[in-house]
Amino acid sequence: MLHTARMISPAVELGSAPLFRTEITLDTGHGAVTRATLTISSLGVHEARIGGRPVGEDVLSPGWTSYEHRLRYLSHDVTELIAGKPLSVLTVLVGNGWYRGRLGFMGGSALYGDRLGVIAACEITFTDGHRQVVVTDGTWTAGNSDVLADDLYDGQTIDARRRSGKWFVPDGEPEWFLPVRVLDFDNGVLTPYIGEWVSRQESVPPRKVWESPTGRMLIDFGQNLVGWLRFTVRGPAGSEIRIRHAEVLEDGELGVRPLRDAQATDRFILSGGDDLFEPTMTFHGFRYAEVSGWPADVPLDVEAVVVHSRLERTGDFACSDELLNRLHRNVVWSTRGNFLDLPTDCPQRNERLGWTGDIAVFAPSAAYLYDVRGFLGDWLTDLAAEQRAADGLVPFVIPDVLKYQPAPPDFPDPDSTAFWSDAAVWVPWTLWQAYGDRSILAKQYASMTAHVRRVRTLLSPSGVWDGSFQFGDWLDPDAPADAPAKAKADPGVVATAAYYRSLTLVAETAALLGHDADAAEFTELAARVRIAFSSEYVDADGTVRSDCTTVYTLAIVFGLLDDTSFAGRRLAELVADSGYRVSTGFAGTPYITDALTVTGHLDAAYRLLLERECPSWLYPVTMGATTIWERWDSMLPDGTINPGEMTSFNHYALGAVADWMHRTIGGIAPLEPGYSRVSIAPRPGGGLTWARAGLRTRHGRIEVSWRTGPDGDLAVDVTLPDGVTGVLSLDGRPEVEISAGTHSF
Ligand code: RAM
Repeated sequence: MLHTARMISPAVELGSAPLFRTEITLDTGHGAVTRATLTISSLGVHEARIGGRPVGEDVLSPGWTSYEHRLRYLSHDVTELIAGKPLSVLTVLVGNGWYRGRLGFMGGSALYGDRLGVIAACEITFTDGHRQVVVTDGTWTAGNSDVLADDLYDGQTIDARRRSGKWFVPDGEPEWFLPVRVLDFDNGVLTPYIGEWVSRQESVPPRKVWESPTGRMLIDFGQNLVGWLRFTVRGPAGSEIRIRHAEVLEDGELGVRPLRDAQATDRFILSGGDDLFEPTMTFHGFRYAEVSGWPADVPLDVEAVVVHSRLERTGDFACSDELLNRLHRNVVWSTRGNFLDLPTDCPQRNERLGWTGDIAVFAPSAAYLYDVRGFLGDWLTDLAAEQRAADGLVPFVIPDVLKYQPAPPDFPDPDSTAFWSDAAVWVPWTLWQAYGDRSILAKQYASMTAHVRRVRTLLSPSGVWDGSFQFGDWLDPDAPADAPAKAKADPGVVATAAYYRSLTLVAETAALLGHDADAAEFTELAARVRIAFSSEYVDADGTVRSDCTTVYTLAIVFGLLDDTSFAGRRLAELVADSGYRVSTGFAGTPYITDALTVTGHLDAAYRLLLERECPSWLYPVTMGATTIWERWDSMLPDGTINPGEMTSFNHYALGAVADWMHRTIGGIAPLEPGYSRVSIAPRPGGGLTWARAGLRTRHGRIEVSWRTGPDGDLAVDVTLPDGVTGVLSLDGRPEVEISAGTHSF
């Protein structure tokens, strides 16, 4: 419907977020309106209203895609807003968002363009079949709104004195509205959403309000979340309420240093009447807010609004250990905080980018917790588009905005990197395993193969991937705070192991899709890389180069060794030597519990998971964390914030252990993609006395629960939905075939 619409922009730069406006006069003589649909997109984030009422529940639309290639639109049923009214007013407020606001840690803004715009078509059908279409064109107008400033990183300023009753009512143009101009814009980039749009999800009341040591009013919402504050207030006209946000406190005040130069500050200027404030053109990652300028005699009455993509929750997990349950809830909250339109590394500082490595390892956990088929499918479409424009290279972040910014002196040149670029293969593979829909593989096939073919050109003559920059085992706790890539694990070992994994998955994909020649090519290449790995990196006694936990983990889990007994033993030894504290970074952490489990060291896996001293998964929980942290010690044991430049308190990557919890403690794993056949193999341990896990699959809900009796007996209940068969495997027992229904063992 948008093909006849034009992208319009204010003809002159306004001093606030532009409010676009048109009046829709219904055609007469065709009977009543039977249906009206508004299809809309924008350069910048928009909010459309008819007669002042929002056309949908979405916020921050159209989100962030690789705008050079894809700009998404939404369609809203607006029949109720239009029918029966001879004249309606359609307004669209457009903020800077990802298009024109600040983006990236290098300080740029307006990376995609400096003109905000809107494109829309309203299609109205009448009882006699007549169709009326109203589109954006040069007849629209634009005026100043009440949004004086808006930026995703810095926050929003709203002046309620600027609000006008004239905006939304059909009695002629407000006299201060100005002409628009039609932009030169390629409608060919317009595309529907593949995934879900962003909306308000929940509101959280303050847990505690108090005065800080320096006399500031602070609010604790009890949960590190992503969104904004909302409130209605009446106070002196022209006075300003200012809200600052932070994830943590330091010395009793907001700890804003981790935000780097993101201001995360909203300002509200009061009109003197009852004002509703909600800064919907920004978002903040915060648990604490500092409020200044609240009217003296008015009780504080605010709520935090949680905002993210509208994903359906599918998986749950609980067990007898409350700290583990909190860890799991933290994973869920970090997913929520970072699944705001696209999978980001963090939601609070001047970054919030679609870092590929983070989601490459976290996707299996996410795909259990939520139905992320559309959400990640959408992002993968951008990944493939960026890659096509970059000769097969999967950039560090998707959408790739780093390409628009001058790299800092110490920043690596863009090239394929293990784990990060492997997202091109691992994420689609995860979706295939979780949902059993092979179309995702077909759709991503060109991207998957382009990635592994490109990396082939980067291999050394010996056949390993050791010649180019790697993030490697990023944020190994033993790496210097200011050099997170300087891990114990040899970067070539990490990269070659990851490449081998990608090759085996792409070979399997090729076979599945019937690309036999490709399957043969990648199988053969995988075999060569595996041999090269052994001859370059594995000593005669089995020692893997750099002899640390991550290299054994990856060699075991990615299948690089014929015999894993030495590697398993050595891994368990190293884990014990480190006192069961975590010794791995982004690469090793997601897989170490699996590596221990499959080599017969389940106890060590549990001890590692249950350790509370720093660095460990539970250390942050003991420090009161309500989300997963970027660093094991984002907050140091003395309560101060890690002095490093990168100190997020909401980063899902290290939460990837949730996948192991679901499969190994909970006991649910797919035997066939999409869980039509399922492995039920809970492995009790770590002193847990019960656990339960549930997963809604396309067939229905799978449930497993177990408890141990006083004499060490194990009782297991399993429910499989119709259409699902399973294999129950309990330690030391023969496997049992199970069918749909509820079974107790
Ligand atoms: C940081 C990001 C991200 C990581 C990269 C390499 O800036 O936060 O988590 O993937 O570095």
